[in-house]
Amino acid sequence: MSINDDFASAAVRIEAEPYPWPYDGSLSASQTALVCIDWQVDFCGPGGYVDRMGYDLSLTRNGLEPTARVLEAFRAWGAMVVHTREGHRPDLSDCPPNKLWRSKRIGAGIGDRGPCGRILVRGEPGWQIVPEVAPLEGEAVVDKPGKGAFYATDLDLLLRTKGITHLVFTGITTDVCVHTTMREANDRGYECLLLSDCTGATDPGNYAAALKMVTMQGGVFGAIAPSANLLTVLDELGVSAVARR
Ligand code: C5J
Repeated sequence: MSINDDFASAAVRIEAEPYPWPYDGSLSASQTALVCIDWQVDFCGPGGYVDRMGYDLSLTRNGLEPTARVLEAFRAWGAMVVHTREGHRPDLSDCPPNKLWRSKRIGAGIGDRGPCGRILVRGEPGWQIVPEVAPLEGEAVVDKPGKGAFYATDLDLLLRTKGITHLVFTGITTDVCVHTTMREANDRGYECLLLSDCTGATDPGNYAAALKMVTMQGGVFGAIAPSANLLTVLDELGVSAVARR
């Protein structure tokens, strides 16, 4: 029997690029987690870090509404939800000097005071997740000092302890923290899907390139799909009635 025959029974797959996701047709609430990356005021709110750097906030905010719909569907499905936040200790002892230097050079120094409190510092208003996709009590929230959510965090331990093998990504920014985390996850053997309308970058060209990079070499980091394709499949699994209430 071939590997494909093994996966043929009761296979569930989402229409995605460059292959119907997941590769093994095994889509279950017990093995799949939704990872919502850095939906913080600092990355998509007025007065935050990205705003202070002068980028167009609509580019990073674009994915908020579809992400809120997917979040509701995952909660209705009973699957694990993980939120991440990029930020540093108030004394910046976990902020590498070159990261600090670069942020100051572009006029949005990590730790500097702004309209949303100290930029990218844990506990400050700018570091909070925006209300549209805020975590519910009991959902995992992972605080990370870097771009990747696996670096210097317990994310891998949380996922493996729950038996999670498949990850669905939303978040900002596509080309930085989302991509870094997806690459880290792929290297660790997780089967990854990035929802193309649930993510955004500060540069439209980078957004498009980041999505394309996922799909090269037959899906080198996983697959991409619009959230509607995922919601259609969850619908077929009986989830949507609750999700679209
Ligand atoms: C950045 C992120 N862009 N969340 N962080 O510095 O992508």
